[in-house]
Amino acid sequence: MDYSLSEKEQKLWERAKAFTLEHITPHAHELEKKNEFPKEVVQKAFEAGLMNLHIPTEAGGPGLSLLSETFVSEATGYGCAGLATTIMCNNLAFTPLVVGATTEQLKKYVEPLITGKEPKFGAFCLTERGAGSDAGAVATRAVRDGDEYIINGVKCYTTNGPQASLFTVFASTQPELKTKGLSCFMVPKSKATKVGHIENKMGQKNSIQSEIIFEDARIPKDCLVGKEGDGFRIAMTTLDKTRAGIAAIATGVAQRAVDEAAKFANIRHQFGQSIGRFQGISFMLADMGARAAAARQLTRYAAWMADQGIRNSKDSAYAKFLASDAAMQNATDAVQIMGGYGYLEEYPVEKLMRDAKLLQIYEGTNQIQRLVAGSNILRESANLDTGFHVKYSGRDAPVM
Ligand code: COS
Repeated sequence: MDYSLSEKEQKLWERAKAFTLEHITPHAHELEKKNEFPKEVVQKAFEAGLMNLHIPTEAGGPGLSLLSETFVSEATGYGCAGLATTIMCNNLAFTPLVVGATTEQLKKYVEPLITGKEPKFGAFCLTERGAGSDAGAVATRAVRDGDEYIINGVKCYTTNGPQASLFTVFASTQPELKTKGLSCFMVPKSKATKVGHIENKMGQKNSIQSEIIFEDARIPKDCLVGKEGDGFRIAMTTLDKTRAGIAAIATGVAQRAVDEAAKFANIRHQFGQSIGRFQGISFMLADMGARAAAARQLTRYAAWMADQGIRNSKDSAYAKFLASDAAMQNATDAVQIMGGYGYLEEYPVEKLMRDAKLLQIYEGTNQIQRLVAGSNILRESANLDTGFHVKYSGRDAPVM
C-alpha cells in the first residue's frame, strides 16, 4: 500500500492549498456578509484550473481522477466550506453526464461550458420540496412530444441554480414505475427555466441555493442521458462519487478546526501556562486531530475505489458521515477551546461550526448515509463466513 501522492497529485494539492491561503481564507468572512455569489473568487479558481477536473479529455476537460478532486475539495474546504461548495459544484452537476451521457453529448453540451474564458455552471436538480431523502419520489414530469421532451416541475436547494447555464434534471417519464420511471435530462437555460426562491441559510453563505422552476421547458430528445428509466441509477452512481467530494470538504473543515484551536491553545495563557498544557485541552486536540486524519483516509479510499471502478456505495457513505460528523464535532470543540473568543464573529471558528452543520445534511443526510452503509453491511453478511459456525433458531437463540 503506497500512501504517497504522485508528482502530479502533489503539485495539484500544493496549488490548491496556495490558492486557498491567498484567495479564500483571508476573504471568506467578509464575503459571507455580502450573502451573494462569490464571482471573483470563482473566476480565479477557474483560471487556476481548479474547476471541472473530472471532465474527460475527449470533452475538453483535464480528465483527472476523483482522488485528485478530493485534494482540491479538502484544500478549498479548509478555507471556506461555502466557497468550496460553489467551486466544486460543477462536479455534482456534470457527474451524471460523465456517468450516463455519450461523448457526443458531452462535447455538445458540456465542452462549451468548461473551455471558455469565464466559468460557466451546471446545476444538479434532483431534490424537490416533497422528494429529499426519498429521492425516488420526484414529481417533476418529462413527457415525450415528437423529437422533444417537455419538462414541468419545481426543484429546490439547487446549488449555483441562479448562475447555471445547464441543468441536470431528474424527471419522471413513467411515474407509476417510481424509481424505475425516473430519467435524467440536460436542460439548457431558457425562458422556460426560471429561478424561484433563493434560500437564506445559517451557514455556507458563500454558496447559493435556489428553486428552479421548469415551465413547459422543451428540449431536444438528444438531451436524454442514457435511456428512459436510467435516472435513479445515474443519480445514485453520481452520489456514490460526489459524496467523497463532500467528505473531502468536511475533512478540510475538521483540519482547520484542529489548526485554529491548537494555535489558540498555544498562545492563550491561564493559571501561568498556555492552556494547551492542560490535559483537558490537549486530549481534546488529540481526538480532533485523529478525527481529521481518519476522515482524510476514508475519503481518499472511497475516491480511490471509484477511480478503480470498484462500487463504493458503502465506503463513500462511511466517508461522508464520518468526515462531516468529524467536522461538526471538531468545529464545536474548537469553539469550546477558544471559549468566548470562539463564539465571536471576528474569530474563525464560529463560522466553521455554522458551515459544518450543512455537511451533515446535504448530498444525503448522515442518517441516509448510515442507511446505505447498514444495508450494504447486511447484504455482504449474507455470504460471510466468520469462522464461528452457529445456526440461529427461529427464536434467534444460537444453536452450536
Ligand atoms: N448504485 C447503483 N444502483 C443503485 C444504488 C447505487 N448506489 N443505490 C440504489 N440503486 C438501485 C438499487 O439496486 C435498486 O435497483 P433494483 O430495484 O433493480 O434492485 C434501485 O436503485 C432502488 O434502490 P432502493 O430500493 O435502495 O431505493 P430507495 O428508494 O429505497 O432509496 C436511498 C435509496 C434512500 C439510498 C436513496 O433514495 C438516497 O440516496 N436518498 C438520498 C438522496 C440524496 O442524497 N439527496 C441529496 C441530493 S444532492 S443535494
